[in-house]
Amino acid sequence: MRPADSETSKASAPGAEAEREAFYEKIDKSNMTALWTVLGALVTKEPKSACRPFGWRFEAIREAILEAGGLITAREAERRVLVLENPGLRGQSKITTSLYAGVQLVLPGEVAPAHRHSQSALRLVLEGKGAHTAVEGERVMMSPGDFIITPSMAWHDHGNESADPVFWLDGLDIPLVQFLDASFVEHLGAEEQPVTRPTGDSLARYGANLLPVDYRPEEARPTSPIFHYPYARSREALDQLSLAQDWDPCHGLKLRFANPATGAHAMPTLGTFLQMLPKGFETQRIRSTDATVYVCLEGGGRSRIGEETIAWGPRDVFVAPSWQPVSHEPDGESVLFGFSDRPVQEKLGLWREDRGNG
Ligand code: GTQ
Repeated sequence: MRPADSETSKASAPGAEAEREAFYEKIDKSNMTALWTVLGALVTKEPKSACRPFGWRFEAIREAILEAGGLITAREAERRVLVLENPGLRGQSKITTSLYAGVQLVLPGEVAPAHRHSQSALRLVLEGKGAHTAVEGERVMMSPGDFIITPSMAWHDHGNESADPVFWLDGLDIPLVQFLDASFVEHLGAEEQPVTRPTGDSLARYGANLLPVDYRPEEARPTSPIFHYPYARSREALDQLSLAQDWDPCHGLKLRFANPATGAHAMPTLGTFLQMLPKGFETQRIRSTDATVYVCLEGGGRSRIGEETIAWGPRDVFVAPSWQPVSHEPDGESVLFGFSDRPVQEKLGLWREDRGNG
């Protein structure tokens, strides 16, 4: 074995290597390891991730999830989900090192029973209209492109009273919570939680530039009080803002979903973003420490991520690992949704970006 920084180490005396190896073997039996044999792999010059750039085509996702619909019910599966596994992280149910993503199907008449867990979840609706998810006593009706939040430890169940299959992308902080050994789950025991508030309540209460009169932001919970960010509203904002023509060279127009009461990210562990790229607008390379999962909501094009080029169209999912330069090349006007662990990194003072490389 070799010291981590061989240039500054002195040449070892004859026989020293054998003596060291014997020492390593001896301390190994006592559950000890010499740092200098592993330091270079632990404290790297820059992020080194097993996560790889990769894309999933919507048609392939759609075909597989509908086939799963014929094999198992939502009730039996608890959640009928196909996990999107990063090819560099197979067998770990991870789309990036810290994040999980899956595609969940609820067929007409089905219910995915009520449970709650310490992991936070986001839903991004891919296909179908008229299914609902219930969060803290309120039913949210789902339409394509909608971004819906299930906060940590909030009861949630999903149901589909429409005539068509409904499926969406789930994004959760499962690997992060697993890393911290902080996972808890409880089952309600009933299929559905009681509905205690009318649909649209949280959006009207917190999402109309108004707040309950005695609302105190300093007592705000870590997740946005809005559970539903309808795509129609976000799209309207993009349309209006595109008139200003102040495109960022790396992002086009990029916004983050916010907790309207505090200005913080909508979720404490997951950063969620919406990005518009005008037709033919080739973005410049940018890299950041938060690996990002993208979903194309409209348009199509290609993204260069590290050494890879990934083509995307509506409802395709693709992933950019930490610190790999990313640039987009939209064919027509395009809209991308994205999520990452950026809020966690920001809170820990770890988040970095770099516009000068690649
Ligand atoms: O809908 O509650 O994709 O608990 C993974 C775990 C979805 C959910 C997932 C979950 C859920």
